Amino acid sequence: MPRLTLPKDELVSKGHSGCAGCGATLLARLCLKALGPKTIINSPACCWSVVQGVWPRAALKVPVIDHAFECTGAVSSGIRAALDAKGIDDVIVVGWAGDGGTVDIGLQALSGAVDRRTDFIYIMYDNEAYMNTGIQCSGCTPLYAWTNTTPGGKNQEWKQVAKKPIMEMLISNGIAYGATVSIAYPEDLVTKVKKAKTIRGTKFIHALSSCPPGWKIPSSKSVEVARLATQTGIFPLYEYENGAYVLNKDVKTKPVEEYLMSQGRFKHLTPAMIAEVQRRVDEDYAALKAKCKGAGASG
Ligand SMILES: Cc1ncc(C[n+]2csc(CCOP(=O)(O)OP(=O)(O)O)c2C)c(N)n1
Ligand SMILES: [Mg+2]
Repeated sequence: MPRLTLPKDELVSKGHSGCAGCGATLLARLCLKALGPKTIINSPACCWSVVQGVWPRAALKVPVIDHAFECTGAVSSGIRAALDAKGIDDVIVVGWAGDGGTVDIGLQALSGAVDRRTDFIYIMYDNEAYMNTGIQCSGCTPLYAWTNTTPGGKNQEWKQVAKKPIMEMLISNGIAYGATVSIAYPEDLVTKVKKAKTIRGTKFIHALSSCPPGWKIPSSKSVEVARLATQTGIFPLYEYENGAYVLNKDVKTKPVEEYLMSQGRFKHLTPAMIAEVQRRVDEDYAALKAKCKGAGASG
């Protein structure tokens, strides 16, 4: 077994109110190991505005600013401007938002920040629905997934990409660095967040974050299901920088059915629906590989 190199420091303390097995909470622990204590986080309405708790009993050991749903890009820009005005250049500004608060409600402010090249890291934890308010469909909910507002499954067969292609949207908008990360591949995750710290401009991290109540999985399966997302090619791990893509883990070895059937939110899928998801994933993965150089790292 190779030696793990994860930093030991914990900046998420006990007593947070995340659900058992919350992927986003594990994600926060891992990201903060990479970010370190000189970090200011800002968050819109989302599970995480509740999970961290309310000052003075907040679970994060770094400063946090809570704000309205649509503001992450704007608040991040404001914090950066304030730090610049004080001549402070060794503090990392992080916008930490859910998928709904990013691809739907916060998109305008985020796009503005990218356009201004605001120097900050935007981390979107993607649990694929508006979870905090009771599992409503978002622009990141995948094809056919059950949510409370898509009781028969999200049906967007009319478009090739049912999830909004947020990485592509932001690349075309001008981000300096983009990366997908997963709680199932912590070393890859920490490496990418550390790299993002060294790059000037807007950095975007897309993190798949399993959600036991929303995905209808046992809390003990959170990491396993996240790993299946990468092993089936549904959530490939890649980076974007200066016009170039790199596939970090070329580990697509399993049929999508294994991932889909591990979760209650996909239990109603017919064989034809599973075949349709497989067809789309195969096409998207081939297109990504064609864009990537340096593929072939083993997982
Ligand atoms: C303007 C506005 N509309 C709706 C809400 C209610 N609300 C709070 S959190 C939330 C869900 C956020 O979803 P997402 O961004 O995906 O984060 P998650 O809850 O999944 O962590 C909603 C709809 C709100 N706080 N403000
Ligand atoms: Mg969400």
